[in-house]
Amino acid sequence: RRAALAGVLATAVALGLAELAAAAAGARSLVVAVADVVIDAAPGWLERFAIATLGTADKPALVVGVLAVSGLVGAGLGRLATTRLALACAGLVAFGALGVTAALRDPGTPPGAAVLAGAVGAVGGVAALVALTRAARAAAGEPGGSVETDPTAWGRRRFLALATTSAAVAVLAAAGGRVLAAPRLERVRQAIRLPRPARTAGPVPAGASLAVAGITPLHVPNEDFYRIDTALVVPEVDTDGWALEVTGLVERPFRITYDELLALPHVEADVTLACVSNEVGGGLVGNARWQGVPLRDLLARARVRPEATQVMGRSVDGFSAGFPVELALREGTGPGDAGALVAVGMNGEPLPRAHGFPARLVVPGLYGYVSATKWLRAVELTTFEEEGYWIPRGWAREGPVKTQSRIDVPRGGTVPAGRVPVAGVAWAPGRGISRVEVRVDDGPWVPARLADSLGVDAWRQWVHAWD
Ligand SMILES: Nc1nc2c(c(=O)[nH]1)N[C@H]1C(S)=C(S)[C@@H](COP(=O)(O)O)O[C@H]1N2
Ligand SMILES: [Mo]
Repeated sequence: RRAALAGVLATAVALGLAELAAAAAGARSLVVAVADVVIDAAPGWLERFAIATLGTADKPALVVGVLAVSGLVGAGLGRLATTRLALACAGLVAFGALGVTAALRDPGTPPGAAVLAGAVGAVGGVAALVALTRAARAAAGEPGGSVETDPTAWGRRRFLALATTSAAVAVLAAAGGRVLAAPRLERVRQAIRLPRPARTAGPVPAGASLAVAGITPLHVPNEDFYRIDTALVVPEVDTDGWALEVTGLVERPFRITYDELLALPHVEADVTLACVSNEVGGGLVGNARWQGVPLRDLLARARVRPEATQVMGRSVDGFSAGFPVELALREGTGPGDAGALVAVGMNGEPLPRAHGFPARLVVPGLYGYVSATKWLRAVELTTFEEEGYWIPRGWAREGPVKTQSRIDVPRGGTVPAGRVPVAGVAWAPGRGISRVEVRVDDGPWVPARLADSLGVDAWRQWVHAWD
């Protein structure tokens, strides 16, 4: 049992140190990288099953799974170490190499940093395995007697001390790594000053927000905005070293840095983003004021070749989403309708990290899974032969947002007798909402009162005074 524990602890030391070294060197976590490989390799039905049964806990569950498998491997290596120490150490190194290989798939991770993280983890893990295995050997034998008279008692003490130290090193290093990775980027993000848009969305009309308690705000605050993605932990993309590539079926492919992107003329638009998985009454939809560069400006510079039919957004985390070229080239029709954007701002601040920092696509009228690529790395012109992330997993190639509405109040339960406001939001991005009708039980359909419109791409509030 001591041998197995030695192996588990040595593996924990390796993972913890690798986590710390990865954060310090600017690589992503090797554990997360391995879990990402699992996600990508998982068949579509399994992924859907995991989302259906675990919901947003699917990713933490996967990390726990990767850690559990690592523990099992570690226990095996610990057993092996009692007879074949060198072979067990080699096994630990190979395990580290696996993590490095997974991390190298991430274009945002400098290869040297990934190798360094793996090496630090492997060296620490091997050192722990050797020390713990020796102590476990010394502790083996029939217990009895005091430290002075029984050498195994000394071994047991030594093993206990080493085991405690290893566990502490593993936990502290892993926690240190997590602490190190996040705030630095948050400081980078908060120091960014977005330029004033050349075309603003204009002041929000006073009549666009209804004075109904409990109705969703016209612009959902960033911290409340729904989040959907396949990323295990939010990809940490520094603006330094980041560039957007415009490539594929174009005459003149180019790369543009973050600062260059900020220097181009920006537009601002109120656009409602919806997830195809949103259910009736669900919260996977939100409206925000986005700021960015019109996609068609970038495509004009790259000169799209006539055979290109699809614009594919590619993320640093391997996600991709494609949509028809016509939608990317479509002119906005005026204030509040800016067309497809490479967005860098959301509700007046740089994109939050969870929503795609430093840049993402926002394409009015399309579900997120075919359009709204976060942590954008490249915009590639292709044909529809090429398939975005969700297409081979059984989702439709084209995903226009359906016209939908939601009742925000009353939320259920009982209401006082008399006049009760029934109110909510309705959206049909790209087309706009001209009417909402409400029907109570078997009564007639009656028109709700509409708030003023923010533009065709944004949702619209409505209220019906129900007696
Ligand atoms: N990189 C990346 N971008 C992504 C996704 C993803 O999994 N990875 N999911 C898409 C989906 S399905 C939706 S609905 C929107 C959600 O955007 P939000 O999280 O900012 O609300 O992001 C899209 N962009
Ligand atoms: Mo989605």
